[in-house]
Amino acid sequence: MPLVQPFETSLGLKHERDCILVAVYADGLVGWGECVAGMGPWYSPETIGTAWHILTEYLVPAVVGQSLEEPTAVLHLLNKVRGHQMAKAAVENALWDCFAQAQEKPLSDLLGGVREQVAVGVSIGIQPTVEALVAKVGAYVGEGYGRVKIKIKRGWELEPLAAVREAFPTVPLMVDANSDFVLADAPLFQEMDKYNLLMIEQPLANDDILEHAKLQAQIETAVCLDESIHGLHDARMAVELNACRVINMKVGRVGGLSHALAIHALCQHAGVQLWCGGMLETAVGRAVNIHLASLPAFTLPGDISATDRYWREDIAEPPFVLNADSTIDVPTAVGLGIQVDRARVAKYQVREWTSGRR
Ligand code: OSB
Ligand code: MG
Repeated sequence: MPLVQPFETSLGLKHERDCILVAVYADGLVGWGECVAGMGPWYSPETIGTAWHILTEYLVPAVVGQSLEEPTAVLHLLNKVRGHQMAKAAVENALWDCFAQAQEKPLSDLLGGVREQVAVGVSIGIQPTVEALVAKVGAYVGEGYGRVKIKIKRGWELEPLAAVREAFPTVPLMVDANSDFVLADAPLFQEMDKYNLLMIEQPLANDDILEHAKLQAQIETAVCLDESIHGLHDARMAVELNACRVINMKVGRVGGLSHALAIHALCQHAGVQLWCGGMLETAVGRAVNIHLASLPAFTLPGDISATDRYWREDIAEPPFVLNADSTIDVPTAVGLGIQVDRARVAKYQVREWTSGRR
């Protein structure tokens, strides 16, 4: 699907988004899940191609025809496969949608959501110039986004940050490095302490926890981990080592909603701040994020922007819209609370694979 605007990070430039949608047919219901893997192995080792392989060869055959009392019961079937969290999440999340529909409840009710609206922000990619970045921040703040994240990379850090802070002295602001730096760059992050940032997201290596702990000890600003957290075990290590004060939850990165719930419970218990990250999802993935972000330990605004920030035409209705107070409403209809538009899916679809009976 073509993005409304190209999105550039330290990992590269994207003009469009490929995605895999999983539809689960059970008891006359259809549940939807989205696999958030990227086109290439840049953000994570998983890609759309590896996910297709793992889904069609292993995960779907393990699940089709099985009888499950509730979504978490699928874990022992999926766990035979090591890794491949994003592929697993697409299956498990589709089952949650089905289950919530069967219970005639919105997904957030089943997960333990406590909010009718979730606080949101916008993630702004690397821009051609500092002036363009300041203008873009201004446009999003003007639309009503109350929290701004800017992507940084080596050579695009202090200068754009200083300019944005000068132009918007009070806007809640943070940066995301997508692992472009090393511990020896600590002085650069100490410099950032003066900009009153909410956090610095994933400054160091994508698979690191230890050096993030060393960095956190040297700076006042909170470190947030994204790429480094693949499940409860990583989250526990990060918390116990004081590697971060904040965790970015991405349900795909941690392998599905059950794992997300376990990490949520840990953060609630340990007093670690949590927020819901984004992967430029379609409506299916965005709906899951919004239901999940309604849980109590999600104390900071998420990277969950309105539909029109990503797509001219999404694959489901209704679109997600930004409220004046920088929130998005949690859907109240059953399941994900959206209607997938099959004609729109067909318009963008390049491949389809079916297993079992519908
Ligand atoms: O690091 O948070 C990230 C998008 C794709 C891959 C990684 C990241 C992102 C974002 C976009 O920051 C967040 C969004 O969906 O709005
Ligand atoms: Mg990130």
